[in-house]
Amino acid sequence: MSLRKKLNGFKKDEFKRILDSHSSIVLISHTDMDGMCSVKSFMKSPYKDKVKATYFSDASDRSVTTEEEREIISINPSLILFMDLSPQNFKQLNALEKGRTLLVLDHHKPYGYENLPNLITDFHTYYSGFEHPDKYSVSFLCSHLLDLEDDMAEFSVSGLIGDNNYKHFIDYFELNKEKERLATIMGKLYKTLGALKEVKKIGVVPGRSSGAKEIQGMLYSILEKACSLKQLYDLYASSDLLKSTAEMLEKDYQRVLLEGLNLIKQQQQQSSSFNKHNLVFFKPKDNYVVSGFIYELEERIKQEYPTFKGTLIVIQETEDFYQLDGLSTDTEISAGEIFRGIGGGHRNVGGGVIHKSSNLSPQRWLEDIKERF
Ligand SMILES: [Mn+2]
Repeated sequence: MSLRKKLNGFKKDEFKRILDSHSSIVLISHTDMDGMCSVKSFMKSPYKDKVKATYFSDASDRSVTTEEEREIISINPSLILFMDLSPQNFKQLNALEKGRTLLVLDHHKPYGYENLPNLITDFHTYYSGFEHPDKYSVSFLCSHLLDLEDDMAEFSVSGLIGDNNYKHFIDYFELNKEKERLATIMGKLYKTLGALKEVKKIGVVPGRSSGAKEIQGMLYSILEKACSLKQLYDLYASSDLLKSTAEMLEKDYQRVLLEGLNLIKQQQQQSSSFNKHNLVFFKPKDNYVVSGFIYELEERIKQEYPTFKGTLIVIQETEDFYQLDGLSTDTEISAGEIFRGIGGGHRNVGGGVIHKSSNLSPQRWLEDIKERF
């Protein structure tokens, strides 16, 4: 059965009814292939004329910056549509709500939405009885809900691969080997380049100290132009900036991965536990720029140190904040839960931010974690 057939009729009319009843829309989406493709899908629909602005977030609580928050409030849309992300910054959600409708189109399990009456989560696959609801393509869902043609399918596959979810859907798509190869390259590339953090001075955009936002903008604009994966790949390959940034990330990625694996090795040899939950704290020698490595580190630890059961928390310090990324190989403890309050995530990986302007310090946060778990 094709995925499209499986979705047949799924809440299409309801979705369109909501969009029809609003005159101005702001989109907030995720910085990876699935998030950017969700926007691309939406902008192919007749509703594109209602879209006043689009923002992309990779914050661990899926918030936009305070500057962007102010912009959205001044645009004053009647509907804010979140795609491929479930926002968790409730202070910001309350500020954005103010009589507006908030609509979430996502697949991950959302938390704490009971207190936001104007927030609609009916199109959240997690609540809709889908198999593997946590592992879904939002761009595909979006193009389905809006009755768009199948030409988004190969981009959706790319998004699924970027999220390591393709294996759950492989039977639903027909792709030849070459398309699958391109989908893998682009999906992973968007996952890592889109997740660029401002924690290291990238210095790749002249006149800017850091280029994360600019690179995200470039990724979206080439995806917007592309009609096929091949075209997308060619557009990427013609950009020296994107290519050199990807190379730099790859080096960073490997360095932090190796440092993390070495730490687990030492920890295994000492075989002494930090506390009952085997909490390991890790500060890499140099700041890195990408957050996506935590997924691979988790997989590599499981492969290479299958007896390790514990939680690893990685910390980076910048001028204004501490960036925290974490993973858990312990089935009793969720990485996402650990970061509740300063971020969030899934059972296996998560992350958060501690601002230096807040009263919290990483040391105090860690003490608190040790007590809580
Ligand atoms: Mn995503």
